[in-house]
Amino acid sequence: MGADIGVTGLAVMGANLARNLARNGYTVALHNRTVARTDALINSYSAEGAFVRTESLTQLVEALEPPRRVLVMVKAGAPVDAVIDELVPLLDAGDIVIDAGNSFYEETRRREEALRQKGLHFVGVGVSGGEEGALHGPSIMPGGSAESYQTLGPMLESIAAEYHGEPCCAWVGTDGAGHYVKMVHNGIEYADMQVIGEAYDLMRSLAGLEPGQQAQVFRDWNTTDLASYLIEISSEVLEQEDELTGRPLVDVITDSAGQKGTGRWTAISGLEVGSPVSTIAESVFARSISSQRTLRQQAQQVFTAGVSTSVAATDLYASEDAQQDFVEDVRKALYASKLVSYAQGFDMLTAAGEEYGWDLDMRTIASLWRAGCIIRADLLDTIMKAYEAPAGQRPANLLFAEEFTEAINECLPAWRRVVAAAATYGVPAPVFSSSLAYYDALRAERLPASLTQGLRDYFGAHTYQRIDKPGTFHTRWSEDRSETEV
Ligand code: NBP
Repeated sequence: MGADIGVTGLAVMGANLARNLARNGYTVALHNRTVARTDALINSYSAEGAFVRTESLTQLVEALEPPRRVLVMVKAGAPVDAVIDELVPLLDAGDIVIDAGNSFYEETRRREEALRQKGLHFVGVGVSGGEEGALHGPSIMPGGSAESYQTLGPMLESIAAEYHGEPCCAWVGTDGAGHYVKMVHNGIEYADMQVIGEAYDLMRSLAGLEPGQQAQVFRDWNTTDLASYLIEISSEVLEQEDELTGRPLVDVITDSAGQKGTGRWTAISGLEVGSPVSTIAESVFARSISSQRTLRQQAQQVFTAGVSTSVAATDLYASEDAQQDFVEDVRKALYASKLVSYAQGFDMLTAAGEEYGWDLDMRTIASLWRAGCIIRADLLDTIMKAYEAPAGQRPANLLFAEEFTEAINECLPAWRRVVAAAATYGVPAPVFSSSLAYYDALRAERLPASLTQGLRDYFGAHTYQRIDKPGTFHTRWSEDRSETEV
């Protein structure tokens, strides 16, 4: 009897997924380009389950029970192709190659098609939860053929995180759908972190709440409809003191945020599928501007105008009552902005589903994010309910779901006050502001796009449509300015 699954690529993610599989009773054949990693894993963890040591991909494939399942966990990009190229000639029709790394969904689509031509299944799997999740139960978003999920699904479900006994793993759609859903998850994660950052910055800059005090604010918020993993760990990071200086750790960490690319891909894909993911894109840009440290230092010298208001924020929020009111306003602004980022994320999933022919089920996707992953939040239960309605009655935009329309109505005055205060006192709050602008753009009776169309017609004869009759029109701007139907 051969091994149930092979894992190639035993750096932290591959090793932890292999251990998770072994702990769940599967026999796992192991391979890594550098054999020392395979030996290190077996030496340290052989007691956790059944591992088979192999030194080459040929040996790995020979160790497996057909139909074979090979999990590739090497660095995303060219290494994945290199491994696939070596693996494919060793496999038989019906075998399954799984890529659970952070691959770009277009590459997954390409690889899936190429392997399908050879009678093989290629399954791109989104995995969220980092190293700890990989070991103890991640959120798993598999794509690939529905047929491959018959064989692979039970195995993935057994190692996934559980939410009230339900695995956070379900087939989401064909070819690159799994990696796409994971990418959108990461885009939302960017926005979630940015709104937390903006809330912290506003409470500190305007209401003078120190990080230690804010730790308690975030703990309190974690008992509200904001309850989530990221809010929970915000309180832990904010109360951490630096060992070296005794100052709040957040004050000694360099204020430039890194990124590995999934947020950028989300913003780019939003543009490509025509979905206005402005909140997510702003979160990516916020990281970009944070990383322009030299430019920011120069700007501090150049932009001396600052703010001009007769009342200092410190006076405005000086009393305890005013401070508490402001904190509650910020909480509401954060919640409303967060709702917008989820609404945009699901909107782009809808658009991508149409673009790529994926029958994405939004309720299922929301369910996968309830445990194991970074954006796990109580809110996801409410999102699932919003998508429970029969097809045809589901909200076209998540914000149209009754619970969320009511929540936004409730938060709106506070949201506007916070964005106004940020602008008045010169505190950058790009995501609070752009989320509010998205909401206002959706609800506006008329947008200035009519003027944009007029301008485009003026300089480029791009034509326009009229509100009062069908057809396409052009004004003869450089002649007698009469209108013609084209
Ligand atoms: P890395 O992304 O650091 O990749 C290291 C592994 O790739 C090693 O096993 C290395 O072998 C192998 N490798 C490389 Br590099 N080039 C290779 C090649 N040409 N042929 C064969 N093997 C090659 O590992 P990781 O941090 O465990 O991440 C694995 C995947 O999981 C990545 O796609 C990553 O983005 C993703 N990831 C996801 C999360 C998450 O939260 N979901 C977290 C972290 C990472 P060697 O030992 O011989 O050098």
